[in-house]
Amino acid sequence: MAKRIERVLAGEAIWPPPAWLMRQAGRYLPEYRAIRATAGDFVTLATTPAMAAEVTLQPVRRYGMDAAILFSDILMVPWALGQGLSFKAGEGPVLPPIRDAQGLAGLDIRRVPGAITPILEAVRLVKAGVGDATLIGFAGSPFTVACYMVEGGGSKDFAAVRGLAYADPALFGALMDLLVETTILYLKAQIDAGAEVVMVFDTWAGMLPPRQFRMHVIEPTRRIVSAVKAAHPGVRVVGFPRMAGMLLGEYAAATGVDGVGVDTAADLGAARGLVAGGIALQGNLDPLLLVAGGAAMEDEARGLCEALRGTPHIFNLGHGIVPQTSPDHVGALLAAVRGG
Ligand code: 1CP
Repeated sequence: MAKRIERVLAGEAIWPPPAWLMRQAGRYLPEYRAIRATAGDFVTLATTPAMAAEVTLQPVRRYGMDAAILFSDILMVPWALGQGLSFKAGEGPVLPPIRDAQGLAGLDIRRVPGAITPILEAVRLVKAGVGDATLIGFAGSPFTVACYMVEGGGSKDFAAVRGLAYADPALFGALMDLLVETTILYLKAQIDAGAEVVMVFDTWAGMLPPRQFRMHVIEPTRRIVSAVKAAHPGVRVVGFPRMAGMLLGEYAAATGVDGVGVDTAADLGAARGLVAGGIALQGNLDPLLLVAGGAAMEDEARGLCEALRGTPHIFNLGHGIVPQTSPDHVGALLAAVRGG
């Protein structure tokens, strides 16, 4: 019998819907902070298999989440390619920006299989302890990963990468091709190590105008989904083109994903109208309503589930949990979704 999330990704409606939360492992959990303190920096935590596996399983144990999402980061792909990566406390990721052919030449896909070995070992350890929950592997989309690689870190508008895509399409295209190939290799390796579902996070997809969205979001994602499914026909893929708006339906149909993550700004009923009925929707409670908690949060969560009742739905947030979230609110949210 397939696990609940895989059944929904095969097109089945389950009531109440299975649930997990983006960034469910993280700083809001005291047991995460305890391990984080002993690990030192984020990259060490993500590349020490026993610790990465432990923090992956913490929210599954505490809340009975329907999925364990591998504790790692989308920026482990540039890290594996040889771009330096560090996480500054309170500031997020820092990378030496790639803006020219010389920067691109410093990246090497041949480094990747060796570099990801400890991450794959973490996947194996999680698989051994995951029980009835679905083990979700993931990668960032080529576009969203390129945003950080070109910018050199986070940004309000990622003007550098969008500018590069217009000004030097050959260089940007070569970077995107490298990221497509690396992402295929990385996701297939996670599946070989035990990931049952894979998710492609495209946090910044919604910044692009429609033509660029098709070129830099839909087409690379389609290539990744088709290569992953050619190697692993039974594995389900979820795409999360955040803020895709009206292009959500086109993304779902053209990429071949089995499920789409719906961001906080989208109306779930309208999303259901855009996305073909056999494709699952995942989302989309506002993470800040989870911070607030209480009856308003519980009513909203129940309403989101009702809005998609009878159709394939995986309950989730519309974006990741924020660190100031109370662990008790997460428990109350799960109880509300499960009919409490
Ligand atoms: O010090 C710390 O503990 C670091 C904080 C942190 C954590 C817990 C970062 C740095 N990454 C993560 C884990 C992470 N990142 C997961 C783990 C699994 C989970 O529980 O969900 C996942 C799936 C991600 C994915 C990720 N990283 C995305 C895509 C999803 C999203 O939230 O939009 C993005 C954009 C990143 C980049 C990143 N990594 C970390 C930070 C603070 C950021 C955002 C940087 C920015 O844009 O300002």
